[in-house]
Amino acid sequence: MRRETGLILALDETDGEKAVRIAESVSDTVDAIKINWPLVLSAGPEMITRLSGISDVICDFKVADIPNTVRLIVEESVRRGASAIIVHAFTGEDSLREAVSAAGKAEIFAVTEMSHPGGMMFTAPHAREMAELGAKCGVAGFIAPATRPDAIRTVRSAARGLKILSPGVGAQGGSASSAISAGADYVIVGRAIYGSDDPKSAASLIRDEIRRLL
Ligand code: OMP
Repeated sequence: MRRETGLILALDETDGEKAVRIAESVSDTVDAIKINWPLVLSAGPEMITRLSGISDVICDFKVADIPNTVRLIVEESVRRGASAIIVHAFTGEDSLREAVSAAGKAEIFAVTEMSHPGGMMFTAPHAREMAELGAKCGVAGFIAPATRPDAIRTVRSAARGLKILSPGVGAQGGSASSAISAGADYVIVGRAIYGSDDPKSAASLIRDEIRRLL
């Protein structure tokens, strides 16, 4: 995944054709497009392949399963064109290792702490352990919350040299500059871009905010 702008679009738009139009309009402003269940369930898994012709695609399936099922999901995502897959770290060492092995050249990003308030209940107390485990298992990086920049610092100190992708900017109240200043390499932004009347301009504003810090 390139790192030119430090911005990843979370394309949770459920109208498939609109999603493709937005992807095309921001493709030179973002480093990758992350898709999640809303778009895959509404427009089909072909959307992975279609969008991979426009940008690198991160499949955010937050995979949380036994190793065999993890392998099947990761392999199928890669076969359809995913450059990266997001998995949950709390599933433990065997599932994380299986994800990394199944991904081949694609990247695995593990969630250490979720960005919403509920993320404080079970994920936050174990974020450092999960980052250390992920590093040991060979993941490419982590998903850490822009809503809590200190949590990004924790992951950064536990896993130097690995990538941190940070969601929670805009609609969830986090800011791109605080996340990048805390050690994130990329911010993930959804509604503040795809929900805007002018997604390209919205993405450009965030890109410029990041650029001033890099
Ligand atoms: P917005 O809140 O609309 O910017 O979207 C954020 C995107 O990041 C959504 O696709 C979420 O599913 C995703 N996300 C989080 O918001 N919080 C997390 O802790 C983890 C993720 C993720 O793994 O991408």
